[in-house]
Amino acid sequence: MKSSPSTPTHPLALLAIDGLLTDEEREIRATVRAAADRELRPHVAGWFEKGEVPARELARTLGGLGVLGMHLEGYGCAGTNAVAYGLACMELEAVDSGLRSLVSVQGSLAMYAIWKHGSEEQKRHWLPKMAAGEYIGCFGLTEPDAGSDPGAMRTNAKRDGSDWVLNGTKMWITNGSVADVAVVWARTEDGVRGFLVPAGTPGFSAPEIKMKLSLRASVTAELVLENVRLPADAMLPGARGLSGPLGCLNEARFGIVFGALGAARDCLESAISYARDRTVFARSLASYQLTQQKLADMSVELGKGMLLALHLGRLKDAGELTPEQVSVGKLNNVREAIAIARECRTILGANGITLEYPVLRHANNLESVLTYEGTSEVHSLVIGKALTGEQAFR
Ligand code: TGC
Ligand code: FAD
Repeated sequence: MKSSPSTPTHPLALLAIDGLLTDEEREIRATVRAAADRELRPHVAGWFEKGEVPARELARTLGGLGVLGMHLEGYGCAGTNAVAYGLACMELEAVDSGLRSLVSVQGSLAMYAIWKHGSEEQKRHWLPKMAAGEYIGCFGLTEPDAGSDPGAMRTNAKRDGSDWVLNGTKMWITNGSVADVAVVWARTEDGVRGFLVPAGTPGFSAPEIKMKLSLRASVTAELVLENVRLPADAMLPGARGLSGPLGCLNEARFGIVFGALGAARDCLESAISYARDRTVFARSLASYQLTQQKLADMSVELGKGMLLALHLGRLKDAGELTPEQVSVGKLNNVREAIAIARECRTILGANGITLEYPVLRHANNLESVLTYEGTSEVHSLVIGKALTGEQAFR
């Protein structure tokens, strides 16, 4: 490791973590990073400022890159390992959490739900076009009065002959208003079941949620279902009970374990570069001990988070990853990422509050990441239950 001020070490190179990746994983990461820097990064501050993203075009770009459902086997999906998928999430979130969100919801929630619980016909119909980004999917679990506690959902599906009739409202649904298909979870006489609701079905609408201060480069919508009539084969046959949707969440939460570190890395790179260029009291900001302490602490946390993510990725690839372990990763890495983003903001001073730099944009986005896919409190309680055997949710 070199210590000359003219050859600084990258925070993630401190622990030589790249040596723990295979050549293929490094290649996939490099491909995603190059495409993200070329095609997404130049536009993202503008999308965030406007609060609008060209979602359909983005989905096709991401489909062309092969990242939509990349960890799934068959049906046009790349079938990579979990670590490669995590690294792709990291590169996308280094640009913006909203882009990783699009990929998480498409691949790990909507596509995964169909891949895991769908009929052969449902898989053949939806998955190849979703992998290509021609169709967009969303995942409707949360409701206005049922977020952390999805078991309190009111959306219901009732039999009418062989049809199903759905009523209810879903809230905060990523990709909702641009989706071609919504995976909607609803209460039935037989417990919670999943339904595939194609856009344009009479009675179904998806008004976009505006005035967000976070995840502005991402589409968020409400899903309104008023007597939505669906044929019998719209139900996902393989999911019965709350374990259906909660099992899908493990997949998306895993992507966030890596993804959040991408946002943190981008903030840290920005802060180091800024500190080296900025002169305060006649010296480089990077030369002050207080700055170096901040950078050292943040790099230690980034490195620890990366080791944790890789460990969980290896467990997932071995088929051994448990939901409680995913909670450890999501809780720690998002919590540390948001702390890093906020600390980096202080190093940039007033410049840190603008969209000229990515830091406050990342920090604001991470407020959503802290909340969705299980809040930090929910993940603490999952870990607490594992440690004590006592559930403290209710
Ligand atoms: P509980 O009684 O513990 O469990 C009910 C059934 O589900 C099973 N289960 C799981 N299965 C697989 N994976 C998991 N992680 C699971 N957690 C629970 C459980 O074994 C049981 O199965 P069975 O067969 O015995 O019925 O459920 P509970 O009602 O006590 O709730 C537990 C709790 C609080 C952990 C759960 O409700 C929870 O995770 N709440 C958080 C909800 C959440 O994360 N929502 C996310 C919505 S999607 C989203 O935010 C997308 S944003 C994506 C983006 O834009 O990137
Ligand atoms: P609540 O559940 O009301 O929680 C409020 C506070 O209470 C939190 O701090 C929480 O941790 C705390 N709390 C809750 N229960 C307990 C407890 N037992 N003990 C102690 N504290 C507790 N959902 C989807 O289904 N699909 C999506 O695509 C999707 N995309 C999203 C995109 C964005 C940008 C955002 C912000 C959210 C999205 N969500 C989505 C919703 C998200 O999953 C929920 O916001 C989240 O699960 C929390 O639910 P809530 O907002 O209703 O908060």
